[in-house]
Amino acid sequence: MSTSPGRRPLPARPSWRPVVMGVVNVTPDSFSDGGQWLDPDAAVQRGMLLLAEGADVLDVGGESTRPGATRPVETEELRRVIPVITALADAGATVSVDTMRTPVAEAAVRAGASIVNDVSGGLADPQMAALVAGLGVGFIAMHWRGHSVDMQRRARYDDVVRDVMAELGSRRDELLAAGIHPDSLVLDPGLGFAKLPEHNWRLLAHLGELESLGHRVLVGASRKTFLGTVGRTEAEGPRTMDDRDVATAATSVLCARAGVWGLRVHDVRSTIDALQVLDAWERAR
Ligand code: PMM
Repeated sequence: MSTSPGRRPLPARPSWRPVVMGVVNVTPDSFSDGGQWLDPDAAVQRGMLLLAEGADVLDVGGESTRPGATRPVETEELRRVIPVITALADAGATVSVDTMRTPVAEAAVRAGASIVNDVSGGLADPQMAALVAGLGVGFIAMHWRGHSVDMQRRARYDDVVRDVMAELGSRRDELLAAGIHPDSLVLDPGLGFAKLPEHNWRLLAHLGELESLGHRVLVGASRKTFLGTVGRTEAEGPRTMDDRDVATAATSVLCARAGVWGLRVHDVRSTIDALQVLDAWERAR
């Protein structure tokens, strides 16, 4: 892939597995790990552990996007993420910032981030696409239909695969028209965002169609509700958060087989272990 001067290339997919992006949520209320890494030192330590476990990228976010979440003010988001990004980038990590706000994205890139991961794909902040194009950093654009506070009301599709493809495809066109380089763009189906479990499963089972849009694809399935409830009766109830990493790792293998570029996971070790099994199996064929 060509690299124009000033552009920060996305990490290459290793030959045997997708890029693994380890999650560092610096929030009091994230879905699976809210409050655990709110202290900057704890967040940096968490990031360093994920790096040691094999993460290629650390995704640092200061806004929870769990269903029903309300947004922190911008100054609070900045206060949460910038010291953590500075420390992790100084330690040599490739860092993405999980944000929907241009001032946070800009400050994060200044602090050393080289990827902007925007769950709204640039829709929440109309300046985002131009900012990212100007900075020349990578951009992860997720399928999104509105803020988390009421997004599950928007989980209505005629055909979820066709509808998400169409909506992400037109978002892609707008992002490229704003000047984002095609090689800098990653598309993400947005599992759990205005999606019911059956929507997530259909999207996972048809990742090849998303890849046919011609861009890298990243999947964020880690610990989401549909992995908590799969195979469980109502009486048994969903798996606890800590108990969802096996289901996540199994999903990572399926996504890797479907050829995705990247996986966003909370527990890096179990996903890398599972990908090692897949690699050994692939090499023995
Ligand atoms: N999911 C969450 C947060 N950020 N980013 C991308 N690109 N894709 C996702 O699926 C995604 C994301 C919510 O997960 P968490 O709050 O449990 O970490």
